[in-house]
Amino acid sequence: MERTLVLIKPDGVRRALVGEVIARIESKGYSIAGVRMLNADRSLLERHYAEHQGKPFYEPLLEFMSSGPIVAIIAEGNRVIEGFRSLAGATDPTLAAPGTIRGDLARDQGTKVVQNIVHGSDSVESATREIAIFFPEGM
Ligand code: IDP
Ligand code: MG
Repeated sequence: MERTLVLIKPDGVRRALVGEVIARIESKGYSIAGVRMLNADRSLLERHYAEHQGKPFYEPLLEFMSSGPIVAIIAEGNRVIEGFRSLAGATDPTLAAPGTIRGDLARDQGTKVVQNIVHGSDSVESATREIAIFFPEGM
């Protein structure tokens, strides 16, 4: 069964959208195989966002992601990686379609890094790598 890593970012936790995000995952028909709330430290975030190192939003992204607690979720189901990306919507919340998490619940706040409520793995390789970072003891 396919698995993906979902993160509810600090903006989502601050705005009390944890239940809303989990409800959307479950309502779509995926299962929750693991949940963990944590304060992500820099070394963990450097590993998670290695592909973005050097980009202009990299430092603001790490700062934002360590600005408060996050919720890490393993969601499970056939084609869940693609399916959750579809539920999340486009990276830019201004352009994310209404009906998606980002389209319904986020907007551009004019910050250096776009605050868009959730992260979702983008491939089987990323999902495996990211789940191991956030659930090192397995789930
Ligand atoms: P994704 O989260 O939709 O997969 P990525 O390209 O992997 O998007 O970028 C990771 C995160 O970095 C995004 O979710 C967003 O918070 C931030 N980000 C990406 N591109 C930009 C940008 O061009 N400006 C500001 N922030 C960005
Ligand atoms: Mg990404």
